[in-house]
Amino acid sequence: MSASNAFRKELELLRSDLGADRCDLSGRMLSGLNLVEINLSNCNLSGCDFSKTDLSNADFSDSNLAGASFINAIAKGAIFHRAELSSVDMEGVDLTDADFSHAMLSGADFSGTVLTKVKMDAAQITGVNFSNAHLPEGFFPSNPSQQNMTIEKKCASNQEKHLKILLTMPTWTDDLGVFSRIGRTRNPQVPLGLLYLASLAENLGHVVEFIDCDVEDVSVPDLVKKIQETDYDLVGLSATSPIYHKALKMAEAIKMAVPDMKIIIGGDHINIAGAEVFYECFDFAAKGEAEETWPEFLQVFAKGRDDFSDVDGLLWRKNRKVMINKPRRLFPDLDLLPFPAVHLAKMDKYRMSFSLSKNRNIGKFASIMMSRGCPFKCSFCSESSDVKYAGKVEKMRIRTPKNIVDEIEYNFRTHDIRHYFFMDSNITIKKKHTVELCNEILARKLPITFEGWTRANLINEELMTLMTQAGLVRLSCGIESGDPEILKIIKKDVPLQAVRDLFRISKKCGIELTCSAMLGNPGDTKKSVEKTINFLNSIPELTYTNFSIANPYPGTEMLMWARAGKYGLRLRYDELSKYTRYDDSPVEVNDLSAQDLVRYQTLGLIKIHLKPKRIIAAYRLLGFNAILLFFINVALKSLKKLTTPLMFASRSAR
Ligand code: B12
Ligand code: SF4
Repeated sequence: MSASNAFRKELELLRSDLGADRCDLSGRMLSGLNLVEINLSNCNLSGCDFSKTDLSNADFSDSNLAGASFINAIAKGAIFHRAELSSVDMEGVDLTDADFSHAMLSGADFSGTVLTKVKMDAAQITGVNFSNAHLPEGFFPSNPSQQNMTIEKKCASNQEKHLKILLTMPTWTDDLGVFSRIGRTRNPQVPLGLLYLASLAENLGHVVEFIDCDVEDVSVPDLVKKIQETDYDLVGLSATSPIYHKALKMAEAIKMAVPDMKIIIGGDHINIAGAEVFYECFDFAAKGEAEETWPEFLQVFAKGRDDFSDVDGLLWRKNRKVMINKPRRLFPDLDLLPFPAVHLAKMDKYRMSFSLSKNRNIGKFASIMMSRGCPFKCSFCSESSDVKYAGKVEKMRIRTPKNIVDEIEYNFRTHDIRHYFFMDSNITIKKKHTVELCNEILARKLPITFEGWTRANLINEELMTLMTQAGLVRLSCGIESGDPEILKIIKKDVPLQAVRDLFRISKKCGIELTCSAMLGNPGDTKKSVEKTINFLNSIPELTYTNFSIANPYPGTEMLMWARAGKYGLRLRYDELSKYTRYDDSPVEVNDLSAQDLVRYQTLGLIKIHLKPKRIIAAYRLLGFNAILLFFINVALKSLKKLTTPLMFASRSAR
């Protein structure tokens, strides 16, 4: 029997023995064989050697081919649908008519391959080498997010330049006073928006660097120095409303040092405030979701053109006049997005802490997002469907469980990331979807853990049990107020009994539940704020809660109410840089002054956490330094309060 036939026979036997399960053939030497039309779907073929093998019309769907070598093989018409192909060596392979749709190709080498009529819809193509490959014009035609990828030939033919781009998130925690270090070192989240854009730019063949100034502790002068020393073509900044002034300061410093540097700004503040905040130091701004705006903008920019009028969603300047292009639609099918470029972020610096000791060894983690949008209408939130998506037909979009677990599996296998924080407004909003997500994680036997936000009335014990089996370790839940009347006003339609039930079932399932509440809500009074503190304090299972002062962020109904003086609100200032949620309050409400709110915040935190099990939980979550800082802060404030009347007294005596 020839070696080719012997392998086919072995495969047949393996398949009949294992039924539908994965055949493990990893590391096999299969070079030079005739494997035409062979079915190798759903197999573990990592590290296999297929060099010089004839694999025409072979089926590799759903297989793991990471690190496999195909040098000089023939793979015409082969199917690699959903296969894991990271770091494969495809050098010199004839891949005419091959199907790579939904495959993962990060770090693969396709140099010198024939890719005529290849299908790559929704493939993840990060860091792939296509040099000297035979690529047809109109490559990747059916995936809007991945058109015109790393294709030297195509860029050259259109006189596009390969750009060097810096994407950066300004620091934000240094305005938080005593809480600065806590925010900086505890549970930072990698900015997904910028990493999605980084992937798209890389797919276009551009070189991208990413700096999270907060997490990497990079000051404005440091960043400016780096820009002076590096030949970037473009700097992209991202900012929410309260840190917009940071982005502005950063852009001004960059322009001062390198006047020709082009700067583009994006993020939630420009999404909400638009041209009003498109200041001189910004050359461009992307308003709204940018997964289509960004690649289109880059294509025009890379060609050195100065007319951007066809790029929907873009703000730009024409002879110093601000141009506002047509609005950009919401990105319709989230499954078509490339995975965020986590390989550009210093993932070792993003660590989670937990208050349950059993979770303490969970190491590095990645933020991940399954859905965009939120159907609820909380008055304090700019994600509310009434504000962010007003007038849009399609409010909430959700990735298929398969697509989201593909991202998890990819990050697990390539970056050894074992914990995932779902950034979704609500991880259980579509119960069926959450069930399918858990089943998909379980089916792939992925040893990962995850966490996310939910509403207390959108999860029950049955769902939580399944989620726990799939790897759920923590849930976060916004309680906002312990007074039903206030909950009604702020449109947070969650009964307090549901909150108590959630704590009970979380304890039963061994899930850590963190919650947060706000003081200074519309309608709040001293009495209702005390109710909130007492409500939380009365929950026996509670170990840790956060209290923040409600801030009327741009794009929220709360801001409109504060401006109109509704529900007892009085807006003291609308300087966004002071919207830190701690130590001061931009609003007063009914009988609550700003000082009262700060006092209740401190008292609430002390009252609730001054119990041994809660102190331990806070210590595990925030660290010793944070707790020490908190108490030093309280002591200083009390001292100030004691000494202030004395100072007045001594002054008047003079
Ligand atoms: C994760 C998260 C965080 C994380 C990390 C934030 C970060 N570094 O990205 C943490 C916990 C650190 C955090 C902190 C804060 N957050 Co926050 N956060 C979120 C959350 C839940 C998800 C953000 C996200 O990843 N979205 C998904 C990505 C794909 O969208 P995106 O970031 O908006 O990016 C897209 C576009 O905006 C655009 N874009 C963004 N940047 C750029 C840059 C360029 C150059 C271009 C071209 C385009 C572009 O393209 C992207 C792709 O479409 C949102 C709520 C939500 N569900 O969206 C709140 C949210 C963004 N946060 C909010 C707030 C207020 C804060 C804080 C100020 C709270 C505080 N005082 O402590 C801080 C500020 C921190 C900061 N860096 O700005 C508000 C912002 C409201 C506003 N008016 O700006 C939101 C909307 C919550 C809310 N419901 O009100 N947050
Ligand atoms: S607070 Fe949460 S539930 Fe309410 S509108 Fe915002 S994202 Fe939706």
